[in-house]
Amino acid sequence: MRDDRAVMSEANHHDYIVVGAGVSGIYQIKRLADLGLDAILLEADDDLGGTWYHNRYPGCRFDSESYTYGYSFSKELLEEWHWTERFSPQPENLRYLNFVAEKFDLRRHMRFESRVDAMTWDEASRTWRLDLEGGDAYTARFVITALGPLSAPTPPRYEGMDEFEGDAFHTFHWPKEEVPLAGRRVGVIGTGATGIQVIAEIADKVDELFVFQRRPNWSVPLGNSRISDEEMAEIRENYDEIFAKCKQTVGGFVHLPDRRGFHNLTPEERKAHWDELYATPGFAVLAGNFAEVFLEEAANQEMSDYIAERIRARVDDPEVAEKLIPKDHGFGIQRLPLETNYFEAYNRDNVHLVDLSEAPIERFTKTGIQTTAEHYELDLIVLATGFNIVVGSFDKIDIRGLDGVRLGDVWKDGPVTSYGFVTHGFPNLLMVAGPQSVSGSTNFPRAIEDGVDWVTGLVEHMEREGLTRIESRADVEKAWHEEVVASYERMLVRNSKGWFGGYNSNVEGHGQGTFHYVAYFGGAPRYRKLITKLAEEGYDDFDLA
Ligand code: NA7
Repeated sequence: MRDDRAVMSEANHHDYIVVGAGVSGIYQIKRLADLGLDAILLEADDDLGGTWYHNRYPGCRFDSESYTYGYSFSKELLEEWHWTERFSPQPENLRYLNFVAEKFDLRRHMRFESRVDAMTWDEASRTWRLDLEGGDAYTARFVITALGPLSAPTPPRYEGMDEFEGDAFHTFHWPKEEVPLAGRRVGVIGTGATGIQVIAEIADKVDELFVFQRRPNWSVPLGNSRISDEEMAEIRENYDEIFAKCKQTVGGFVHLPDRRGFHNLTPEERKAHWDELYATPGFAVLAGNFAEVFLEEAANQEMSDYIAERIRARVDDPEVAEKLIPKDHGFGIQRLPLETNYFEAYNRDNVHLVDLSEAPIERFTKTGIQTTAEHYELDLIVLATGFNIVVGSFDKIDIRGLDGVRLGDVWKDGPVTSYGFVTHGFPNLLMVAGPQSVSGSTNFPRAIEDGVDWVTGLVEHMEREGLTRIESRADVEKAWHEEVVASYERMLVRNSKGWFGGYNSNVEGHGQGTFHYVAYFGGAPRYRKLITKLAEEGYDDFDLA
């Protein structure tokens, strides 16, 4: 057994350790540094950026309007940064995060190539011990995880994957070096938000493209365009209004919902509104729609039929069009991918839709993929097969709380938290953008700023009052779980077979059929109100000591 006391004296100590240098971690370390606290950030990779550091696949970009994705906390930052596209691509997003880090001199608090393998709570000293890959160790009074909900990629588990002699990588691990596409036969597995971006982007750059589709997804046009200097100047003038609008809306976007009421309009009037939304960039078709579309089966069916017609109108081959139209779930029930010429890609002679619902993949071979019907010769296989949503990022670390209990065991049937911030039995472990917070269901950075501000408020309170321990209460967790469940039950998202429902067939125990309540669907304004109340009431929903 390890002699903890002896080892502990050798570990580097800091009062606060943030884990993860993505969008959440960067803002969190800034807030702690501004308070003059003894805080550092540990990041597994060799640089900052998280999601925007990793996802370098062709076509990777925001689905949120760029000017609603950036941080809102600094007027100066808003003045200085120029977004060049309405939906900014990955390289620019990574440049932005680097710009933020440089501007606020945040790198000095960050330790890269510092992968946390294990975290162990010591009740006697009220500290966490963090063991890093490679043997280094840290201790901290508080750990704040900023791990990201989509940072544990899940490749499929087909036989023969090791035998394939071409290139194959998950989109999250797309190499930094240029990947040749010209003249190659490429297979893409997965048609989620990622697959749809990749497919549309590379269709005209590869020799042959085979799309291995298990279930089709609804998808609508992104509507990207350049942002001119004049437009950017106008955006800058309107930032206050833009962020105020984001704060007002359920999803944290600029698009306001239509309050006329689905049932108060004729089918023609509804169609006219949907025509408008379909032509509007971004998530207008979700955020600007009638609420009934996401609450009532019949309204949802009418909307789904409308989008299905749009797909039929864009795909030349009617048989292919039918295969691209989801029949097992309604519009907006899973995370909606946004696309640029995705459906038109299937009108190209070099793009082939392989319907896995008819002929599943049997195995990978040395030279390609064997389905039950055919063998496909491939040079490159792109695995756009998704993530072990939210809990996967925690599962990668062996986290042991009170009495050595493993977090992975506590969460094996789904995460349990108070408001997504803390979990019972794991004192002084604070989570930003954690499971069952509102981050997963909204415009991510808007919710992140709320979450980080709340955690920072709690930290200030504890410092001020001389408190050294916080723990989540089981009764509060139970009530929060009920609130989270109710947020799903109210909406058709309760039928999601995608990651909104915590599904992932590539993770043992998370297969099709296991629903996990991974996010809060009650909307950003309600969530903000609830967590603000917690703070105003002196955080008495938590055990503070
Ligand atoms: P998603 O949305 O989870 O999509 C994964 C896709 O991969 C989806 O179409 C899956 O089909 C498919 N998939 C997963 N495993 C397999 C296997 N084993 N065989 C065939 N097909 C498979 O992940 P994304 O990366 O697209 O998007 C994640 C988020 O990133 C997105 O929501 C944005 O917020 C950014 P299925 O539907 O399960 O049948």
